[in-house]
Amino acid sequence: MVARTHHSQLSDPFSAVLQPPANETAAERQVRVEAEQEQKRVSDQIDDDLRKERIDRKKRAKREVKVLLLGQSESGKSTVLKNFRLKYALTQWKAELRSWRAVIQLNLVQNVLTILDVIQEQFAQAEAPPAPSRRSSFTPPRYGRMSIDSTVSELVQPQGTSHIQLSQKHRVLHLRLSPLREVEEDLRRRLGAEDPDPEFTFANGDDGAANGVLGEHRRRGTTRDFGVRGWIGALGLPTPGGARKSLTADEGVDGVTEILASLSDEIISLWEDGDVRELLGARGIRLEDRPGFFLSDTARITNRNYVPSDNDVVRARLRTMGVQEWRIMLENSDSFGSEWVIYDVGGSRSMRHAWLPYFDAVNAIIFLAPISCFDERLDEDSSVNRLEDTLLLWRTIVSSKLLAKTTLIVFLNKCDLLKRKLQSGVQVNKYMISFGNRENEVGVVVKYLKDKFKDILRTEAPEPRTTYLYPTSVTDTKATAVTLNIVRDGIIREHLKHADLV
Ligand SMILES: Nc1nc2c(ncn2[C@@H]2O[C@H](COP(=O)(O)OP(=O)(O)OP(=O)(O)O)[C@@H](O)[C@H]2O)c(=O)[nH]1
Ligand SMILES: [Mg+2]
Repeated sequence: MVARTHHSQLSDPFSAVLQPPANETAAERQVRVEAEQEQKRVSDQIDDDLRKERIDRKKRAKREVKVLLLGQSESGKSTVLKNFRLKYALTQWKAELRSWRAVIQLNLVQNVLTILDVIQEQFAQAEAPPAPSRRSSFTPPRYGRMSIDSTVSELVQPQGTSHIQLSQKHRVLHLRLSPLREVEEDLRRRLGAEDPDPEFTFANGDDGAANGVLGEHRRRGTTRDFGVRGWIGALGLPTPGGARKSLTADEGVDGVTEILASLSDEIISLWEDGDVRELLGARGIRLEDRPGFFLSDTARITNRNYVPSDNDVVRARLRTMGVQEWRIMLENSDSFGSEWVIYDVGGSRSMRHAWLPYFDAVNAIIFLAPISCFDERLDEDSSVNRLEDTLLLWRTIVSSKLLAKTTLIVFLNKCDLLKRKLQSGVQVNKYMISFGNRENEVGVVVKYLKDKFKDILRTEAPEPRTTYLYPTSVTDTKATAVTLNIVRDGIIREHLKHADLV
């Protein structure tokens, strides 16, 4: 038996190589044996670590709740994530507040630049020979009338703006605030901001050139939106290991902060100007309803010692590019639900291909449906109504077999904006013919859309199933905290129900 083993070892060329040299001295042998023992110790240690890691992973998987946030761009996914972190990871959240200053400064600067663009165009129009028909039929970038039920009603005819006379005061403000264009570039560079989507098409099918300065605006997708691939890098947040990654968003009073502080009065004067408001109104631009609106907080934000509040961070706009994973520890226990992994994805069309790999890996999907957008178009494709896009996405999700066992939760979001829009007189049935003669009131619209989501689920899901629908305004952190508690309990309950069945 021994002889056979010896023979088979020697006949294996690999064993032969591993044999000690035939003329090994006792001292050499001792060194070799010690080296071999050390190698074995290291190897055992590695095995041990791997085993521990496997056990840890299993334990973790047992207590982890994985949630995927889905919905079109600007639907509120990242804002839900912020709410989760504010509620369940308060210490980290508070430590990061200062890091958001640069994002909020950039949001404010972009609010101002949008107005400067409009003023510049108004001056250009006033100085130009009688307006060509194209320019007078300028359609506001975000708000165009389209029907969701594909029976297109009348097109929006924006009011003319030729009666609005801007004065020397506006010229001076325009000139004084022009350094903000460089500030915008500077902040974008510091944040590592990228243009949201190189494939953006122009609104209304025109080439942008006829719209003068607004052409540039449109080249960037009708808004000055910007995105980053990861908050940790862009904001210089501490990495999971503890060290700050980079950047200097909150370090001292920098050049940007100085410029903003020195221009504070001019920004306030611009925003409070009656002619400017009238001009924006006539062009259908409602800055106050757009993401990242901070003009009402100028005095506070331009203060040299400004530190963002919870609410500022929740309202800040920073587009997500790609997929970001966030871990939140809820409590010190090993039970399911004590650790949450939340995947926040980019919602614009060119980023949706990245969603699929997460479909079979999550316990629940929170689908964000921004229901105030019934009269708006997608930034990335101006021929598509935003609510129609949302309903199509919902259809795709509920009909996916991969998601048959995933808990589906819908946030009918931006109810606050919906309410404001309806109060300002916008009629839902002009965009959604099937809404008919129902009362143009927020509760009625919410109920109508709830039913629409449920109908799609009933007709498109491969098997009968339920979903949970909540009307939300996720910038309202108090109300959202209550909803998140309900959602959390619901997901855990669903999980236990499934676990009982297997
Ligand atoms: N008024 C109001 N604003 C909201 C609400 N939900 C989100 N917002 C704002 O809308 C903007 C866009 O929200 P995000 O959470 O960044 O949108 P997103 O779905 O993550 O968008 P992408 O990252 O582009 O996919 C932010 O400035 C939010 O503060 C809401 O219910 N009401
Ligand atoms: Mg986002």
